[in-house]
Amino acid sequence: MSQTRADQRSDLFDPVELGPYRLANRIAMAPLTRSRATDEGVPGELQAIHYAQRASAGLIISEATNISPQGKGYIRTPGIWSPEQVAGWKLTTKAVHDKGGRIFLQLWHVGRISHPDLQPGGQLPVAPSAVAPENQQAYTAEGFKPIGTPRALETDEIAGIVADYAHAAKCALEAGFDGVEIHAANGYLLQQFLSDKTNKRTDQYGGSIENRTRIVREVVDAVTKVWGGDRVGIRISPLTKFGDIGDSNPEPLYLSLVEELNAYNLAYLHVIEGDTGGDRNPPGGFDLQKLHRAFNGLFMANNNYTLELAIKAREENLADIICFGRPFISNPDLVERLRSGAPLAEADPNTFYAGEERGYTDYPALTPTSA
Ligand code: 8OZ
Repeated sequence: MSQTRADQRSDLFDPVELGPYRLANRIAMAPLTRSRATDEGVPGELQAIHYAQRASAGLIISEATNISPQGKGYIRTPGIWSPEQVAGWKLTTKAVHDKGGRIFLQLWHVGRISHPDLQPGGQLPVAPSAVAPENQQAYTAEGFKPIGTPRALETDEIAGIVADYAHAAKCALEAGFDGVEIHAANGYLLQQFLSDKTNKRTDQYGGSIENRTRIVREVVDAVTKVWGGDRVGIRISPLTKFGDIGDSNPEPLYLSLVEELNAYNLAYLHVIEGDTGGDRNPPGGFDLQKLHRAFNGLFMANNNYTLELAIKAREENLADIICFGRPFISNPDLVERLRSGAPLAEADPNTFYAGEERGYTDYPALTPTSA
């Protein structure tokens, strides 16, 4: 290899302390929805193999995992509320730990991004307000179907959703995860409460910034009571348009949220920089480093990172941990390939969602000789 090895010019490959853990490196595997659980949301041996193949990541964040039947919005996504799901996830946590890896589970409620076909009793999906997302399709057993207008949650239902997060957090602990990440990004339930485009409520969960951030604070409170703050992360996407989300003034909203989160001494703040999977600097945005400076834990950055961008982010101290998504799909040994400058395999989008082994556990690592 003629090129200087990346580990000789960056600390990306050096250990870092995250909560009680010493991660092997500063590279995280992003949560990636792959829709290969059973219809009951139970993961199995296939997921254990997939995650264990990627255990050299400093931290793995699991695919988004439904906290309750109501939290589901895509076929074959896993859950974390039943004993069968806990037993299924134990295969994954054991397999990752046997390889020396660390894995957090991502706690997910989709809110309005669902369809009656995916909901218990065929009911309408729930959201802060009865506002339909524009041009969004749900991924159901019968293919893609247009997403309609959700039902606005009654004030007295919200405590039940917070309790579902607490129950799911307990199940994740029982399943042997190292921690949990609260998914407050990408236009799902928690971001629907944060954003004035989707939150039109007039009770204590809508209106002011303090009110719109309330459910997130309640969820963080409930989850940290189970795990302690130092094994909990949270993911936000202040500038994304994913799922037709948006806010008229995201800077004060997210600065306020991050300042409130500091009370919980969370392990990390995971920020999708820009539009999810797209433009890192969309028009009308703000400098997300303000959130980095305001936050008292580790800052995890995500969105279309390349090795060079990750090295630059570390050099300029723009992030503590860099999260890679799609490259981990097709490169189980991504950390080693980045370290050594080996070429990366391209992922096949046709096998991102559903199916079985193909495109999931059959991407090879480089053999020692070819590396
Ligand atoms: C792509 C397809 C399905 C779900 C996210 C959980 O964006 C997702 C997701 C992404 O956070």
